[in-house]
Amino acid sequence: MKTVRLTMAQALVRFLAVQHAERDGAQHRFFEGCFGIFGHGNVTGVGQALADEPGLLTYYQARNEQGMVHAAAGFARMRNRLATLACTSSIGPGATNMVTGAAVATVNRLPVLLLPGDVFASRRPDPVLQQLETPARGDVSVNDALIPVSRYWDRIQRPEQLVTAALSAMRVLTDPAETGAVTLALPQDVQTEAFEYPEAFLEPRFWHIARPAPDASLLDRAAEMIRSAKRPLIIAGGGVIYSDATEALARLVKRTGIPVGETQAGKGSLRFDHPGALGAIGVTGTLAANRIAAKADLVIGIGTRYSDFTTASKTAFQGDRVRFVNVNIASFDAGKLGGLPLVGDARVAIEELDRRLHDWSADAEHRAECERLQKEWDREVSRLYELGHGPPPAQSEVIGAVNELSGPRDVVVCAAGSLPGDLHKLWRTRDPKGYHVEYGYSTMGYEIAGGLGVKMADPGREVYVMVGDGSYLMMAQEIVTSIQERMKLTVVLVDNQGFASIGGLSRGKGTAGFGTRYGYRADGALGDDASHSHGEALPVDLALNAEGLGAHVFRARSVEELRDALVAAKKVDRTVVIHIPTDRYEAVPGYESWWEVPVAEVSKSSEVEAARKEHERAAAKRRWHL
Ligand SMILES: Cc1ncc(C[n+]2csc(CCOP(=O)(O)OP(=O)(O)O)c2C)c(N)n1
Ligand SMILES: [Mg+2]
Repeated sequence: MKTVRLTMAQALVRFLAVQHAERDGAQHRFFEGCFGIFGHGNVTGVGQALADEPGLLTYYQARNEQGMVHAAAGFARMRNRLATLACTSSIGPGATNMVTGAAVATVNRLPVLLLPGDVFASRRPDPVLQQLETPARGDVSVNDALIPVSRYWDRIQRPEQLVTAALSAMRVLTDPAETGAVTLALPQDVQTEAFEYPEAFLEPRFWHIARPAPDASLLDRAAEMIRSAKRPLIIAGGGVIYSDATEALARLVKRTGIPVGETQAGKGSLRFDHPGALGAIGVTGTLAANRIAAKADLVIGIGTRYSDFTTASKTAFQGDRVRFVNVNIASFDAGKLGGLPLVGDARVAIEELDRRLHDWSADAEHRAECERLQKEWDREVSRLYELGHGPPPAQSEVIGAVNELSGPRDVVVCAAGSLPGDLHKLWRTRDPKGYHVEYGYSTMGYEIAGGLGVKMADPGREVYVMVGDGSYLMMAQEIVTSIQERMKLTVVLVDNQGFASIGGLSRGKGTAGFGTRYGYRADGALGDDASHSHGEALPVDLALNAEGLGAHVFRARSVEELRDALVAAKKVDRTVVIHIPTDRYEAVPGYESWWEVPVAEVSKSSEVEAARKEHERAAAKRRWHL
């Protein structure tokens, strides 16, 4: 057997450079590069290996380890999980900064490979700089914090362990049912130790991403259930897009007339104007989708996790005998809500159902109602796009301007605050990859960093990052990385002076927006909406901050100025930030849905007591779906 003497880090970099994913006959390099921030825990190991042969794996310098994992997750999502980026960090804080990013990847089922440095396997210099000492355990390091947020976790204590660990890591990363963050913790001394690695380990490898068909008898049964349904509804989740099943879905829907509601990750499964497209479903859903869901007798979930936002905390489906058919690559998800589990690939499952339903179409009355609701909803979107509120304008008008002035293949990126819900309802999607809202983990700070990953994955598209002032303040620094990499982003910074979404939630539950508005401390109550109505704004200038990070900045004060800036931004060749103040209290309403957030059972406040009563009334609508 031929071998080659390499350090563990050198072998790892060589291995990563030759991994591929293959689906539908197309082969994709699986790791297109490696983000990293160096410290003593990786600079002489993985850093040395990357520098040794820079042609193997492109190195990208990031500003924050959390940001680089977000970028890798955004990249992987944009590439439908067929490619990703690796992320190397030092030990200690560099490693723990990746925990939030790992959770984003794992919750959203996106492959990212984390390579945190780890303390010496030899333990001779203990405690090394940044080492956590645990008196009762010798084998614990801060990297153990990555275990619950990783789908595969390993610590490479000897150089030869890399062989089995790297193969296990690849198996999980390329399995759509299992994928998420994968962590290989790399003790800093082991990274630099040499071993005779078998050459076969370092040869190109192709990981086939299969399209398994669900069990044929269950497909027959599902087709029967659909045939006998009067009011069927499809819920399209992220799995539809990842499996590249959007065209198959469009064909099925056009022919059978089964309407479709979309989850956050599934938005874009159908064009917004496709017949039967009811738009967003659930807590942040449209009136059209939520009305149809409430009366559905059969729900066909495709590639969805059924999060509480999708099921309206289990109140969305009120039909007496509503049943579920769940198409999912993961049996874990296929079994939810007592559904008939069609475990398999979304595209194959849709085609198999379409074939079995070739002579069937949905009830004419059901179709007509869906068509009417779809038209009504489109008018509601236009109304909110053209509200004519302010100044300052309403957020819905900002969304309208960005939607109208972005191209059909451009991508909108968002993650937390009030924007995701409004985008879910209002964004008119025209391309399956045009809508990228991270709402599995809804991570403040994902927006700009994730947007960078989206742009790196498909530089031919303009990327519009819509970010609230709170999220911007949490993590804006990857603007610098976007400029360094010449990956232009157009960031629309929606400034409503604080955490407006949570302020609204708080007011709705009787607690007056406590702690959610920016302002000087007044009467001891920090940031309370009520106490700040006469308060003074903080002297914070986020546009100036963006300018300082190197962005080309526009300050818009009205929707007209925003439109002008969006047009002018197209001609700028580096990252643009358009700052636009909006009215924090002019929110898009909810449409016949409910989100379960607990309310105090006892309180001195009559508002809280009233909110608790309302909570109990609404909670009575929860269903078990067994
Ligand atoms: C990292 C993180 N911390 C806290 C939260 C809870 N949270 C959700 S939205 C929000 C406020 C976001 O403020 P901003 O970005 O200004 O958006 P707005 O609500 O004003 O639209 C907070 C604190 C979160 N989602 N992520
Ligand atoms: Mg805000």
